[in-house]
Amino acid sequence: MQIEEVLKNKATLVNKALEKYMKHENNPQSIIYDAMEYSLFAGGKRLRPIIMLLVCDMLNGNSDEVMPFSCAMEMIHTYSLIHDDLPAMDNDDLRRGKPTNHKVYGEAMAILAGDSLLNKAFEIVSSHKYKNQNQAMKAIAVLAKSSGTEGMIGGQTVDIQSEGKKISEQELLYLHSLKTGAIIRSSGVIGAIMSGACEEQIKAVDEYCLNLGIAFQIQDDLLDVLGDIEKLGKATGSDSENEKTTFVTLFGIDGSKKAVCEYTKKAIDSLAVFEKKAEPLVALADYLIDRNY
Ligand code: GRG
Repeated sequence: MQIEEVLKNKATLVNKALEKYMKHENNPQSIIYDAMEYSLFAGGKRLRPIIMLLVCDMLNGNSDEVMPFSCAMEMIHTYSLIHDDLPAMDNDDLRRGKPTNHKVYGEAMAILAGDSLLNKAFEIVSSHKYKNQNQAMKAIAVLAKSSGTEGMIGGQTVDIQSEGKKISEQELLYLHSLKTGAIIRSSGVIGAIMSGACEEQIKAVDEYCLNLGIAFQIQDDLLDVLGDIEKLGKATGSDSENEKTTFVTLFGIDGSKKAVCEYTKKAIDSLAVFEKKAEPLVALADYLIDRNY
């Protein structure tokens, strides 16, 4: 099967599960569900849940045990985008090809929609009946840490503090290893934990995701300069508008393209222990090098 088809099939499974988790009674606060669903179903790539599910397939895991985490991760990712777009942060008008959440529902509701997605994520993963509760507890801890102050929120904090300043390559790598990288990494690690992987396998998956995350972020910086608004579904040029140091400002376009290939190669090499079983994850990494959205 071609990787495009694999990605489409996995995204469909994730979307169905997300719909199930978002089912709710009509009540006076129904508007908050509208705001959450508006961003959740706006057409995201579902990259993080897909990584989790592909890792599960590679390790012969049970996708029913992983799916609650896949949905929770997508909810956390979506909340981060809603909050990141707020006037107090990046102040963006367009996301996933649509007006940003606060442009439609107002700032107060957008903050609450983000908060609710975060809470829903932990409600889902903590209330599922797993075959192995200990495994699930370990995965929940990884999810919480990677999206918190030692992970995504920490990276966002450093990013905000770095605005308008020139930062070094090392500082930029630190920032993105947390802001973008932490939940990409934990997606793989959670997929591995929930599939009963041994420490060596978890380490190899972690290494793959770490390098994939860096390649993904460099590609994101390139798309901010070279990308097409229509395809990306968000504004370009926002990094230079916000005076951000990016991989492109540090290494230029060609240097950044080369770095994407180098980090992708490192990611792929990390999967050697899984031999042929790693093919879909290898194909995913190769596919992302050429992404234009
Ligand atoms: C507000 C706590 C808080 C955190 C925000 C991740 C983040 C931190 C902000 C997003 C800013 C950004 C554009 C980062 C670049 C990499 C990235 C996360 C891109 C968006 O992810 P995709 O391409 O998006 O997977 P889709 O829409 O396909 O899900």
